[in-house]
Amino acid sequence: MLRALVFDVDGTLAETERDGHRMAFNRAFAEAGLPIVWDEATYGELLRVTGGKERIRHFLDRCPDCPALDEAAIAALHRKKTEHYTAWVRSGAVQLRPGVARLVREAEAEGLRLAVATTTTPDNVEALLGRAGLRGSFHVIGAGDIVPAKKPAPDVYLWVLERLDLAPDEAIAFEDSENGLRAALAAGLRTVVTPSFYTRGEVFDGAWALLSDLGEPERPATDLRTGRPVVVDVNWLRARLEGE
Ligand code: XBP
Ligand code: MG
Repeated sequence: MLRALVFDVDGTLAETERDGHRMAFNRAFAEAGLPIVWDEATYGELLRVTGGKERIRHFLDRCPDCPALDEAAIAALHRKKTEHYTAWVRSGAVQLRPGVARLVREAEAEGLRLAVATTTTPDNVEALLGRAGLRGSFHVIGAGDIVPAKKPAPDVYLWVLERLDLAPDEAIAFEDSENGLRAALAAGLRTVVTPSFYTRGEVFDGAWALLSDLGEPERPATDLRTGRPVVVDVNWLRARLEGE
């Protein structure tokens, strides 16, 4: 029985990384007088480290020319980054990916519960859902440091399932990355993967469905395994569950 949909945020709800998070990190570095600029390709590699503070730490540990920063300095730098990122979201610079708002509204109307499971900072989630007018549709938000072990650890998904009081087979996860897929699978969730700008070359073995996006009736997505057109709605999810 399908009772809930659980969404990742960055890359899944919207393309937030290249022009949003990356630029916000770079602005925070520049303001702090740090000689660090993450170009598009470098940032793509750094995305393997989930969590912004963890990403900065990982980079500094491998940068002999960078100043040593303690955890408090990294946290302060990251707070500035979050300010820049949320301002970017609130400016309306980013749109939700195809089908996201439609599916969320439909699922809500059908009585499904909606949740977020992400490594991103809670303020970022509030900004994105608020801007999209969808904040009230979500019952549970699992974000940022709510669990110490970030994706690919399953912890944030397990935390969300506990709050929803649901078993893994009563929910479906939506992800865009291999790290996210691994986290959701390890929590026992069927997972729909819609690869994003930075994750298109990743491996998505074990995904329940692998789609270009969620699709809109007037512009269906493509099932990346069969090449067939698809529009993900609650009926499509239920039919696929019944067809297992
Ligand atoms: C995305 C991330 C995040 C963002 C930055 O993972 O790894 O760390 O890049 O967010 P997911 P913060 O798609 O699983 O949310 O700087 O707020 O940590
Ligand atoms: Mg993601």
